[in-house]
Amino acid sequence: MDRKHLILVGVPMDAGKRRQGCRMGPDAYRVAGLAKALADLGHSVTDMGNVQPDPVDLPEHDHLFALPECVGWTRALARTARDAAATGVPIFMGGDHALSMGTVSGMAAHAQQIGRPLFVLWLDAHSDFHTPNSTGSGNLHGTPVAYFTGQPGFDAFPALAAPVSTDRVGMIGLRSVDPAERAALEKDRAMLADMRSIDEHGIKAPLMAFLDRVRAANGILHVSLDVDFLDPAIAPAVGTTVPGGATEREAHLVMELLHESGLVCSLDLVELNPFLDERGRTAKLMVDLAASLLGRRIFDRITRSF
Ligand code: B3U
Ligand code: MN
Ligand code: MN
Repeated sequence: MDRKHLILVGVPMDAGKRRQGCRMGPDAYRVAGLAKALADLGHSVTDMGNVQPDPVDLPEHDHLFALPECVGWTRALARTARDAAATGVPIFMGGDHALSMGTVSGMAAHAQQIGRPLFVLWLDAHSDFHTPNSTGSGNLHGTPVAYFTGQPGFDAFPALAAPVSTDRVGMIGLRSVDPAERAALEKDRAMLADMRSIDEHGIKAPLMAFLDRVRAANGILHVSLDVDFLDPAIAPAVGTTVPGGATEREAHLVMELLHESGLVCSLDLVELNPFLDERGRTAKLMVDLAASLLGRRIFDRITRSF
């Protein structure tokens, strides 16, 4: 993906959960210098500004928070993703994780158009595999994977042009999965790597196994990076911190391996809540990780075998 055209898309979405602040995410990435960091790597970079949700004529739901607004975002983002993917690599600056209902379904439509299967790498403490029927919180940021893989219960949302079957989903970083999600995942075929398995086998093993699958199927890969994939000690700016997350080195390794794979077609940066940040450190770390994914070598490297 080197030197391809990168399209920054601001998604000031806060509708996926009750705690507010992610709407400031796109500007935090701009202030932290995302466009320049990527342009310095030799990419051409366009910031297309912020997307807004489509107007939707739906009543509010008793249990699901901001359902009409989430449907409006999904419509707008599916269209934006499909259109942007025709000319470059979209990078969605969130915004909460409910935005992936739109971005992934739009990228799946693009993949269908070019005749290649879309795979999704979910870097997150959570599996976000609730359906509107199983979610206890009613927060739709806990549901995007169920939506774009075609699970039932999403009747209010746009019909999927191309569902991403669960065997094309890989989740790395899991450490907070609700019982209903666990039961559903156990019946399904997504590749799952929780923190225990990462401690035992390292983070490279599940990633390479997943990338092998993508390559074998001649697929393209959408990466969805939730801030809470990272340990809260290095990434405090997220509403749902879960201890025991990825280290800075693990996260950079993942990004560098993704770059070297040449398979990544699009990226979500989600759940950054600048209201909770400490002097912009989380925003800056997310910018550094995006730069690693786009070809920057963050650490000065010199190795000789011994
Ligand atoms: N599984 C819980 C918590 C959660 C999911 N995603 C985030 N939090 N960020 C829920 O509310 O669905
Ligand atoms: Mn998430
Ligand atoms: Mn999460």
